[in-house]
Amino acid sequence: MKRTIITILVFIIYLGSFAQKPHYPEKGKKDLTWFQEAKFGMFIHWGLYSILAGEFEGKEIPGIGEWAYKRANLPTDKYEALVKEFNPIKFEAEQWAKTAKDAGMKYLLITTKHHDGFSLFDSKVTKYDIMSSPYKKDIIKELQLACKKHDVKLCLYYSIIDWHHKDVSYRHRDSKQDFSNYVQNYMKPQLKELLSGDYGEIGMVWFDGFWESWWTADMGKDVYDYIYKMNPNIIINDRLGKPKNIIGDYITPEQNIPAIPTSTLKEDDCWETVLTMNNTWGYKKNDDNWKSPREIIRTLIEIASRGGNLTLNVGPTGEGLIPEGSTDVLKKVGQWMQVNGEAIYGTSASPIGMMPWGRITVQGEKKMFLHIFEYPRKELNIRLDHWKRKKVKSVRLLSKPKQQLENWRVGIELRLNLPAHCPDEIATVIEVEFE
Ligand code: FHN
Repeated sequence: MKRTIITILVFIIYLGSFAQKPHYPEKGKKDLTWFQEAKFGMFIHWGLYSILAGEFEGKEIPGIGEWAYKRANLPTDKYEALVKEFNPIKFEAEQWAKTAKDAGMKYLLITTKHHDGFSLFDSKVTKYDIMSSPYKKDIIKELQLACKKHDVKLCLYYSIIDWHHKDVSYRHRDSKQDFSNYVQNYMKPQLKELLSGDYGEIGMVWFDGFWESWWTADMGKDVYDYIYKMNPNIIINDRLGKPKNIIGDYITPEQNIPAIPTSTLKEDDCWETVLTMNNTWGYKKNDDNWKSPREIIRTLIEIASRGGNLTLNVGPTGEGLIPEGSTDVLKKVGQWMQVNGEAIYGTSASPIGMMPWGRITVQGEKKMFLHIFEYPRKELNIRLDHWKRKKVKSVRLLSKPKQQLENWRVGIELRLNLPAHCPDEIATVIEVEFE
C-alpha cells in the first residue's frame, strides 16, 4: 500500500514537472488573451542609427537604417560617439502613445536595445545608454507613463545580438569571447532592470537575433525561464530558440502574411506579422516608399481573417519625430478603425477561408464580419454551411449601424442587398449577427 502511494506521488510530481514546463510548443501555459484580442500594435525602432538617417559623412548607406554600423562597416569610435549627439528635443512620449492609440493600436513595442547595443533606458550595467547622452532621461520610463495614460500596453524589444559588447560582438571575434558572460552578467541583469517592476506592467518581450552562431537553444531556455520566474504573465516571442527548436509563446513572421498552416505555424497558434510602412525599420530620410492606407488596412484585415496580429513599424527621426509619411497613413487607418474596429478586435480567423469579394472575421459563434474589397454590382451571396443551424438576427453596415440591410435566405445561401454606391472603397464592413 505504502509503495503504491509513493509510486502515485512520484507519478504526480513527474506529470507536474511537465505541466510547468513553459517552452513552446507546449502551449496553453500562458494566457495570451490580451494579445490575441488586441490585434493591432505599433513597433518602434529608435536608436543612434536614427541620427544617421541612412547616411554617414555625406554618403548614403544601402539597406535598412538600423543596420548602418554593420552594413557600412562604420568605425566603432565614430558610431559610438553618436551617443553624445542623441538629444531628441522633439520627442514627446505622449504624442507617440497618442499616435498609436488614435491609429487603433492597442500596444506599443519599442527597441530598448537594438543590435548596435545602445540602451534607450537607464541601465546600471553599461555606460552605453541613454544616461550618457545629452538627453539623459529614461525613454522607456517616459513611454511607460504615456502608455498608461492612453491605455496602450507597453512591450519591449530586446536584441540578443550586441555589436558593442566585447564578448559577443562580431568586431571582437576571437577565442577569448565569453558568450556566457554576456548572457549571465549583461543580458539577464538588463532584462531584470526592465522586467522586475520598475517599468510598470510590461505586455511582452520581443527578442531578436537568434540566428547568431554563438546563441544556443539552451541559452534561450535559460532566459525564458528567467523571465517566467520573474513574471509568468509576460508574453515572449518565438525568437529565443533556434529555427528547429523554437522557444517562445507565439510566432513572428516578418514582412509577410503566412498562408497557414506552415511548417512552424499551425491553425491554433498565436502569431503576429511585423511589417514596415516603407522599406526600413530604423529611420532613413530618403525612404519615401510608404505603403498606402488602403494597403495597410487591407493587410490588417487579411491578417485578422487568418487569426493573427499586425505590429506595424514606425522609425522616428533622431530628433524624436515620427515621420509624416507614417503619421498621415496612421491617421487614415485610425479613421477606418474608429468605424470598423469591432470587426478586428477580439475576432478570430474565418472558418470558411477567403471569399472572392473579400475576407471574413468572426466573433465567437454569434457574429460574422464581411470585409468587402470588391464591391458587388448586385447582391452579395454567402454560403452559410458553417452556420446552417443558426438564424440570422441582423445584418448591418458598421458605418450605418442603425439601418438593417435587406437580406434573405435561399437554401444554404444568405443574400444581401447592398447600397448602390460603395460606402468604403478600402473595405466596407458588414456585420451579420446570428440568434
Ligand atoms: O535584424 C532585425 C531588423 O533590424 C529588425 O529589427 C527586424 C524587426 O523584426 N528584426 C531583425 C530581422 O529579422
